[in-house]
Amino acid sequence: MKTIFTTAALLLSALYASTSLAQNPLNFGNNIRTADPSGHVWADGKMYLYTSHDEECQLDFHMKDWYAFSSADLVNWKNHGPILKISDLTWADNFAWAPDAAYKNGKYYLIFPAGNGYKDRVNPEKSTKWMGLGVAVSDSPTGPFKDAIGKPLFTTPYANDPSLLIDDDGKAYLYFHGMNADYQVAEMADDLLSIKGGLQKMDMGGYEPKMEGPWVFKRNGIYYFTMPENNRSLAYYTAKSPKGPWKYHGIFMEAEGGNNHHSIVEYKGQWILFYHRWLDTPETKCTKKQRHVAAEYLHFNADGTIQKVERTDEGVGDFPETVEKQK
Ligand code: FUB
Repeated sequence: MKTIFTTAALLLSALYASTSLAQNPLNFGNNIRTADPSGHVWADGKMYLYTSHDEECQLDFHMKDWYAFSSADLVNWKNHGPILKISDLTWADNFAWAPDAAYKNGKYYLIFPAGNGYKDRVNPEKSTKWMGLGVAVSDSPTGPFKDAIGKPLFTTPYANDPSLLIDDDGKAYLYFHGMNADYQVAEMADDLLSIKGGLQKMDMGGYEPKMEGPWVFKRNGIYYFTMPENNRSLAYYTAKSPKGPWKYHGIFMEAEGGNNHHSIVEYKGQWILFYHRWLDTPETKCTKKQRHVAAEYLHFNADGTIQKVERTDEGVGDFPETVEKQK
């Protein structure tokens, strides 16, 4: 009998240990379906994630609002959303896709893609879908955000998936995915409410695969342009300037099914990759895989190159202990 109790206790503690560390997908509560995480650490020292929001069993990425979540330990998350809705906009009625955020001039900015029309997948020539990038502003990192210009930043080219880099000198650079217009950059005006000088095509060293969802960050004076190559595998380039010329270094996260969208940010001494996974949701009636935001540690080699990242169930579930250990 004693052996049975001991075995049961061991199994229970092993189960507890594995579930307490099992972090992926991130637990935002209420089974909310989120994708396209953009991570930022603001002055209060917390991590904020700005995400898009899939409706249950969503149809062709028809999406209606954006969310923010915050955490001090990457394990316990607070839901602040929705922080902006498509219905708040006068110029778009659909496609609340991957947002990014920035803090500048004492204000928080949400730069977001939205659009209208219809994508006809059977007869593409009949498609009327169009997307552009908007800017919303708030005094708080969690909104509510208000559309600051009442129109898109530009209407041509078709654009989505913005990534905003605020450099150490305060200059802001906008990267995005565009229809026949990838690998372009725009310098933003100081108030982030317009672009200045137009769009500039960057030198990508001769390698320009199909992509969406760029994310640009800076580490030790090196700029990293990261993106889902062919919309699936995460790959990266580096440069000495935010406008390139860029050098391609290859894939650091392999594809797993559907699209992937990510961000990379340093938090309490650790580099974290936020991304989304397509997972079964057997607890629902939805028979398709649905998107869920997840996180992994990301490590650099001494020369600044990025080590390969595997998808794990544990993710950053031991983040509090990892931070404690490095003290
Ligand atoms: O979530 C809608 C779209 O799917 C995003 O904008 C793309 O990056 C892809 O994740």
